[in-house]
Amino acid sequence: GREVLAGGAVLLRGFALPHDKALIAAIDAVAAISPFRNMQTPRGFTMSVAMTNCGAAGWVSDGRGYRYASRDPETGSPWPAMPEALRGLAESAATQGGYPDFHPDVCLINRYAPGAKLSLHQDKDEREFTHPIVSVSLGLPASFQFGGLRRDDPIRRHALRHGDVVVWGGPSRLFHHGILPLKEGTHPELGRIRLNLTFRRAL
Ligand code: MD3
Ligand code: FE
Repeated sequence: GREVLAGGAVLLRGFALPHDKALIAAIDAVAAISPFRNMQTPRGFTMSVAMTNCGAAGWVSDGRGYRYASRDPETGSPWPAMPEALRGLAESAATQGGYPDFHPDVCLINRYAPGAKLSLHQDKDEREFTHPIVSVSLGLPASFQFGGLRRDDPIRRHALRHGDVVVWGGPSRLFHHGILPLKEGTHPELGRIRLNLTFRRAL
């Protein structure tokens, strides 16, 4: 299924399903080097979503703000390289979504337990907004909020389920979005967890 959510935003339902076990193994390998952690917001709150990264840099948040950093601040080492299984899936999804020239250099991995959420925000820590973002959902389903360029634009909700991939480019690249508190449940592969991968060209 290929569903257009907004200009430039294409939902590929189940696109990652054939690769789910390989993706989860690749995420486990990344997390064995750079473990999931709950970062601090610039205002000093602890994020409910646990995060790690792979690729040339990683998205980090702390008392100094949000940014991409070439090293994991917890380990002091570079983030693990982006596994080929992850890069390949992101590039084939981008091609399917209409962006054949997308080559991600970073991947943020978000881990949600029941109750975890991501408040409405824009992704604008990247150097250019001309590249799309590819997101992959695994495990428990989430209710995704999708607004517009302005924070007070109307918001629609979409369910994102295990294996769903969304390509966000063009006009939708700077749209506000968030994840409502994850509901209780158990997934056959991941138990009480939702994982989300976001592939970006950040540097
Ligand atoms: C729409 N992650 O890491 S993925 C994030 O499920 C983030 O963990 C969410 O928002 C998650 O920044 C949502 C869907 C997503 C990602 C990037 C977008 C939607 C987007 C960028 C622009 C517009
Ligand atoms: Fe985001």
